[in-house]
Amino acid sequence: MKRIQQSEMCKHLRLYFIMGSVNCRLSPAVTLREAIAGGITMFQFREKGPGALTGAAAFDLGKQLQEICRSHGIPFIVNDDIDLAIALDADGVHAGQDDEPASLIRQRLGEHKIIGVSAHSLPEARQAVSDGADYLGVGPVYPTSSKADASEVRGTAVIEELRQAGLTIPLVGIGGITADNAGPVIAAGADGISVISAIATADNIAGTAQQFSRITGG
Ligand code: 3NM
Repeated sequence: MKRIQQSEMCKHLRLYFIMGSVNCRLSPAVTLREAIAGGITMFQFREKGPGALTGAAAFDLGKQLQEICRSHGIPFIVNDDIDLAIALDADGVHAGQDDEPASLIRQRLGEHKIIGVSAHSLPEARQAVSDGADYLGVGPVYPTSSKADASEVRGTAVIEELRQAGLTIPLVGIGGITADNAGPVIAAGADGISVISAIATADNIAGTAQQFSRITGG
């Protein structure tokens, strides 16, 4: 099987929901089902931070969430943990700057899996592109409390810089994005947005996802 095409990748990225058990107000399965009902286009299982599940419990939750994604045709991506992604036969992996380069991840996962990389600057983005990433996550755009070691907030400046430099790789903005501030992220050149808390902790999860999807064309 071949690498995912950029046009297909862009469609998946429109409203990219990320979460693990520690991010949810309701159960992870209910949260994900509601988010799917509201129109999310891709999902990342990110089981991280104090109180996160590990080992068999993380695998079991991943499997449960993957099955929900599968039954709705939503790509299921695993954050960082390549062994878990392989064990689950996930649709792809999202790697940070401290993880293995996309080229090595590709060797382990195969051509047809989706590989995303977090990039915070033009040099990091160029490196990820040459390593064979399928998409980039660029942030934090706004202040976030969902990532303890987040880099400096840069607004939409890095996204604009990457596009001005001629990078055509599909990308999402991430970090502190809400329905009120998502518009400028798309206007800056992002193909979509990545969201944890604004959806996972919303009073009305489906309604909030729907608001986002109106903005991003999801
Ligand atoms: N990565 P929320 S910011 C997982 O800048 C993650 O690379 C970031 O969560 C980066 O939508 C972030 O709750 C947290 O702000 C996003």
